[in-house]
Amino acid sequence: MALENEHPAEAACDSSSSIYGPFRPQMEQVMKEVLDRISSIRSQMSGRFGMDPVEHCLARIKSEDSMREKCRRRNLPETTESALNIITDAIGIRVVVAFVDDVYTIRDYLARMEDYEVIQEKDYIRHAKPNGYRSYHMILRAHRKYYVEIQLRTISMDTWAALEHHLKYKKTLNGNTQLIVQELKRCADELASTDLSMQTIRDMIMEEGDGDETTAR
Ligand code: 0O2
Repeated sequence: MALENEHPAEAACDSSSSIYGPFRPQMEQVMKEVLDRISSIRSQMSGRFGMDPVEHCLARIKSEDSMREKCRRRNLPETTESALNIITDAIGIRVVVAFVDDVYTIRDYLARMEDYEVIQEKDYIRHAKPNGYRSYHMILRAHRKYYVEIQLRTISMDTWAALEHHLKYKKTLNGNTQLIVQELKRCADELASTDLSMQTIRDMIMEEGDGDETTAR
């Protein structure tokens, strides 16, 4: 992919112009490149396992307001340098899959992308956050320039994260905070247990399928 040689850090910015300076087209291009890669992974996995593993996939460039708010929250100047070289989720992609194993299979494919370096990985599936949040996070660096945050999670994990996010920002909690936190954690753990059962059922079905092929031969 031909990206211009300019380095993102070199652009200045003020409150009237985009925090991404002139780099938005290249960011869109990087996002498209990762999405094309995910499409190709889906085709390969469909061929291999007979099923498209991806339920849905969302991609976004963080809005100007969110990025500026994040800079302020992290005590960073609201500049292109902060947005592209310090904060690493200006380009974000969320891949929602049916089964836990698919998270790790897609992770492996993404880690092998040419011209993309894995900068950081956080496995909140094997090591859930104390509140119950589960997801696999990867930060890739495209062409030694643009960071991309990829979140991989199952449908259950995604549902929980969406509801928890919704509840968190809906109301200021009062006396019931502790109970609500406990209940959210309980729901997260129950969903995780269901995910494992669904994975086991899929493995059993796949094994039976393999057995059928052997019998048919
Ligand atoms: P948005 O609007 O979703 O992009 P960071 O906040 O990125 O500087 P951190 O916290 O170390 O640093 O990153 P981490 O743990 O990888 O989490 C980043 C993103 O994961 C968050 O993005 C959320 O999207 C999601 N996430 C993490 N923890 C939780 C959680 O407890 N509940 C829910 N619902 N989502 C979570 P942002 O930046 O918060 O915002």
